[in-house]
Amino acid sequence: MSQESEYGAGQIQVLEGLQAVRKRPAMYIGSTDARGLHHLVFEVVDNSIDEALAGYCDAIEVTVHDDGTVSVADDGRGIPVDTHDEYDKPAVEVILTVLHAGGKFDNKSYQVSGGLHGVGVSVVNALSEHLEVEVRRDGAVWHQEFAQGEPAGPLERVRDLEDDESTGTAIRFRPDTDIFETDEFSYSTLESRLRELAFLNSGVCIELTDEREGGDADTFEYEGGIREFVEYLNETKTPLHEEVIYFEDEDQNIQVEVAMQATDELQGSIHAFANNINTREGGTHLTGFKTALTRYVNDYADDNDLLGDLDENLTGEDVREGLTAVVSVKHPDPQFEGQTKTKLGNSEVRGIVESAIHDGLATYFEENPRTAEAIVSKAVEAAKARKAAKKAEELTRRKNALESTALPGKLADCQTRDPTEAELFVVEGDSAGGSAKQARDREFQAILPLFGKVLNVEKHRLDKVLENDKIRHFITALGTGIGEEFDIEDARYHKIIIMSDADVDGAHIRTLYLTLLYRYMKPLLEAGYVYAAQPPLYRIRHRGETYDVMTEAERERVVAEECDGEPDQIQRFKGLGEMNPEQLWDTTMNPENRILKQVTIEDAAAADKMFSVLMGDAVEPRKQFIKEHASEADWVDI
Ligand code: 0RA
Repeated sequence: MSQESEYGAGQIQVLEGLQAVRKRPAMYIGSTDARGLHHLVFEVVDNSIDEALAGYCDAIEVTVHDDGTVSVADDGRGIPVDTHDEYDKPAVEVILTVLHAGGKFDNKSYQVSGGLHGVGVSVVNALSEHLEVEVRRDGAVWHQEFAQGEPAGPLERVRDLEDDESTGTAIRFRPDTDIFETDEFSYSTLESRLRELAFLNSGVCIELTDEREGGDADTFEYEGGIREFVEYLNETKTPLHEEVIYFEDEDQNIQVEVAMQATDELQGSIHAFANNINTREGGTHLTGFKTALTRYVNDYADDNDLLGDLDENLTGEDVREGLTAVVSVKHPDPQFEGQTKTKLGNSEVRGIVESAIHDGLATYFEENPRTAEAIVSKAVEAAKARKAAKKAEELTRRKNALESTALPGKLADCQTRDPTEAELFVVEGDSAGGSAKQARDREFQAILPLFGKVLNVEKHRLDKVLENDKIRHFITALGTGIGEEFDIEDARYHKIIIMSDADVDGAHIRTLYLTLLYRYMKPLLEAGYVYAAQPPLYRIRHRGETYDVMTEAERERVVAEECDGEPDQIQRFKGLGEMNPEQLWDTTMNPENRILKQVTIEDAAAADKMFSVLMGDAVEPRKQFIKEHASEADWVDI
């Protein structure tokens, strides 16, 4: 075979690889919606983090530019630029154009290769309209450009470096709008993942800059690593002991790190990570943590006579009540399983984590007996409350059976019995409820008016929550039951629409309902059944046209662009109760032109944090949070 045809064969193989990515992007990055779009950034950042874990990089800069591109720059070793023998091209070109080429270049001990991550920067290149790489390495600055994954020119040596030592990689790309449904990067999505990465990889400094209008900037650097992660998660809670418990261990090349702190909350929140991936579905590391924690706390309580008159063992849930913990393992060959590939499968991890927890806690409890006692007495209190709640639940169940499970009288139900078509509007206030009843299409729209604020479920145990009339009406209308009785198959509506005013009070009420759903009926959120109605703030009329706008910014735009600065009429809706039924139908309920915001849980840590900030006792953090997250979108993207 001649040189030329050999080269040709290589080319074809390369093209097939990247063509496959463009043809089925979801196979490589999960989806082509906003989540997939952000995944591109995280993929590049993961490569920089790998450099950091290998000990060569300590600063990463992520910038959202105002031209729609994003860049990720690091001070790692720089992608190699010397010729790759097999391909007869610069290694950097191979890494950016050949699927899965990255891993072949070095022996990374902890490559991030799980879930959707670790597909390689070539995938980012394939899905970018344009990508530029700049490498500082071997005493020079190198540069190459690509279009839709293919080289748009050769690798060029741009200039010599004055400082011979400096190394690093900067990748700037524009996602391909032929592939992605959106090209809008969300600062808060980037922010929460980059902060998480900085917590998980102590010492790495990650800077995020938004160069778009009204841009923002943050620097994340945590010497204390996951200890500081736990402090951050507990910022608005009341810890039961001052210092975050922390220990680490390594066995069979698997690193285990645990940080935890007990609080007086009723909810526990445990976050497990494997190779920096948030293992939402859990796995062997989480099981190991839970088993060892329950066992060790019971042993300690027994040995030190701390159980008092409790006549049974502490359950895992007793021990975890109010506990905030982060478990992070780094594994040379992680196996990810589960529906979303976020469940760690490696069976050897379980035992390794169990013994790390056992040894770590034994040492810690011995040295800090007061912390140990605080944790045990919280668990004992939880156990007593659990027994009391069980009695109360049994009573409620008996009472329910007698009373029958009739639908609440206030519910104006819809006619259809097909849950996939049925919508439930949960409406705040009796007057808005009245308008909504008149406005609705009774064939498929049900209205449940609920007056006054709903109980703050963040502050009460389930038995108290169930004593609240409004909450019981809400649960009965949904049909699913709650807690252990919950069954999503029984949902009577597949759209549950929280309709509250477009102001701070409305947002608060919405958050109360979302908290209830999040804490006790999470599958409804996960199934995408929960929505927030988006009533407009203003109705603008001009030359026979009607514009309903949701924000001040939009009002300014419409007035300037559509009405030449002087609209014929502007009406401000102070609240839902002020709209007549026809307006309510037009703007907020009619499927043809209403705007519904689906409520999703992208990030459990962020959601937990949001609920404890919004529902907790600390006033300052709440004010701060509301100030920072005032936009409508943030309220519901939990
Ligand atoms: C291949 C081999 C080496 C480093 C990298 C790739 C690398 C990739 C990216 C992507 C973003 N930043 C990056 N930094 C490094 C190892 C190089 C060596 O052995 O010197």
